[in-house]
Amino acid sequence: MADALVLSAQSGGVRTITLNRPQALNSFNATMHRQLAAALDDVRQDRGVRCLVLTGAGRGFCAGQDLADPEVAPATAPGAAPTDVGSVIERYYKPLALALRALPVPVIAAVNGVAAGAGASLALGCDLVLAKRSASFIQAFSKIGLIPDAGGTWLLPRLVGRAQALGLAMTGDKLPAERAEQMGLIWKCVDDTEFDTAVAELAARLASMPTQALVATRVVMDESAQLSYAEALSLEGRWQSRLSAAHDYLEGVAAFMAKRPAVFSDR
Ligand code: T3D
Repeated sequence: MADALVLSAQSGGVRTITLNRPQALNSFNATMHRQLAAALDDVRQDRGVRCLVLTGAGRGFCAGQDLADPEVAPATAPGAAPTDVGSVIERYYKPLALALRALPVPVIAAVNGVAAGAGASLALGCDLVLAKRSASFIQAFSKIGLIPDAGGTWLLPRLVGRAQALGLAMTGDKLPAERAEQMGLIWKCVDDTEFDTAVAELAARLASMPTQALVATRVVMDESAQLSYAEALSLEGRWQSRLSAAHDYLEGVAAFMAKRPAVFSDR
């Protein structure tokens, strides 16, 4: 049986997926890509999942592409065709980024340690990023002659603006989690000793909320970046029509009127 490079665990409505190659800071090889794709597909299909937490085993979150993987090793033999990193992006990182963004549940990146290269893009592609104070984000690409990928060039300027995005990407400097929070790159950084509790509380809270509305918020915010103000208002209206026909809207309003906690169940 293949090594379990991706672990999945369920607690209540919360699914936790753990990247599990700690000896290489959870960097991606093809097997880990395939196992993560399968784990995300299971989240998509399993209606018992209402929130996903993505984290890393050991002291790192994810160090991006495994640079020791023969599939991506630069060609050095005389006359050999150059390695095509773009095909690795198309085969693995693009489907991964799209699958993550299309999940029907809110997604938390629980950044337990360094997130570098595509590992940083993976975290930033999640809905909410919660990081340990000791964690850091590194746009490592420029140091090996590449550009931010796995969504990095799209995500970075949208999160922190062009000036900071270019600064981070061109220097490849290590960005401590605390600074990442101050810049608006991530949702929150919390003390290491409080990290596990903070992740569990946030995940349980999101899992108890109206899932469809949370996911629609992601979808509409992402789409509205391409729209005029008037178009964005119309898009909001179309989604409100859809959501207000669902059980969770009836339940939310009924609970408010009855002064009782709501029990949301749509997904
Ligand atoms: O083909 C393609 O390239 C496709 C493109 C993909 C997009 C990318 O992700 S490109 C960026 C790839 N990632 C990097 O360039 C990051 C490389 N890693 C680092 O710069 C450092 O490891 C960190 C700054 C992340 C952490 O530094 P530190 O000092 O805390 O740890 P370390 O000692 O460097 O690493 C610990 C071990 O993990 C070490 O192995 P060892 O010596 O104990 O056997 C190290 O080699 C290994 N490791 C860390 N990152 C990677 C890795 N092994 C393979 N690939 C890695 N990316």
